[in-house]
Amino acid sequence: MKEKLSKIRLEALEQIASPDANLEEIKIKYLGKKGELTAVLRGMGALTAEERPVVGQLANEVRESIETALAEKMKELQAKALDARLTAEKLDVTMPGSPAPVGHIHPLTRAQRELEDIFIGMGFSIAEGPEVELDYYNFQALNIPENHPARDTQDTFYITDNILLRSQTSPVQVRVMEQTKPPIRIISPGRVYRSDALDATHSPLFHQLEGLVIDKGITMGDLKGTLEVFAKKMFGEETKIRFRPHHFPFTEPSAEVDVSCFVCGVKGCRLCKGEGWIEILGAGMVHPFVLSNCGIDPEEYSGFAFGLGIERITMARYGIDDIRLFYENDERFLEQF
Ligand code: 2NL
Repeated sequence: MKEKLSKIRLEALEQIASPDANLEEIKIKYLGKKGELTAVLRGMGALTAEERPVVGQLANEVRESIETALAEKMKELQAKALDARLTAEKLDVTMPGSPAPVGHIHPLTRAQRELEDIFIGMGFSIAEGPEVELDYYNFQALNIPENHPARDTQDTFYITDNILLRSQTSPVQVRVMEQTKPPIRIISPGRVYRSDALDATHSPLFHQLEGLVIDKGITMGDLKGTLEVFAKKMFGEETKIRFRPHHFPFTEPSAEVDVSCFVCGVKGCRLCKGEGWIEILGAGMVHPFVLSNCGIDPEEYSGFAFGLGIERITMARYGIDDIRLFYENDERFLEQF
């Protein structure tokens, strides 16, 4: 029996030492309920009273030495595995990083922020409002008659009979006038929607910035002075502006406003199509009907308003000839600004 125990110890230790040892299997084979050591212990009944404690002690020693060998081997394998992982996952934090591509602000966002900065510098505040509007705020309050072509379902996106996607940002200003006692000095930049087919110069979604000033004694002179400062800041100090008579239902008198071509002065070039002038906005004195619609007494107050297309201004400035480029997210275009 002693020899049997020594043999078990020798075999077990040998197997544990082997480089491809399966420790779990070895443990079951020798120490498990049906294992070899257990089988020997079961046979101890046949021993004499003197032999029993000697063999018992030896059996315990064999069990202990196998358990110790297993535990040590386990430790060794874990240490090896950790070593292998540490080598494989080694990270040199002093190595130079791989550069992550950094984007930048979209040219339209940049233009909008620049416009905002210029008007904020002249004391305007930014007003915002819903893009889904009531017909009342988009048209009626602005003195745009029931039969006006802009009201046609061909030109405006209607959601119901009296709910639509705003076709200009004026409704924001109407809402401010309803709620604020003058003086008012605001700009309203944002998305507007028109049911136009997408082509080089039209998009069903574009961006507008409108301005509104209401106070006692506001005149066309204030409008001209404001737009002149704006044009010089936006296009350069040499820039001149020119008013041409026009008609809008919400202003009276109304004008279209040109800036002298910032490429050629006024000589005429490709950008201004030989005109020397570039149309950039529409403007006028707020119609008395619009003021009274918004609860402002036209006998006490007067005001001016203007509106410009952010895409149009950005295209003129950079010589971009196709509005679709703004919305296609082609990096070869975007990275140029
Ligand atoms: C254009 C013309 C314009 C306005 C917008 C306005 C707003 C209120 C009252 C009166 Cl609340 N007018 N806005 C006035 C004149 C022209 O825009 O061609 N925009 C691209």
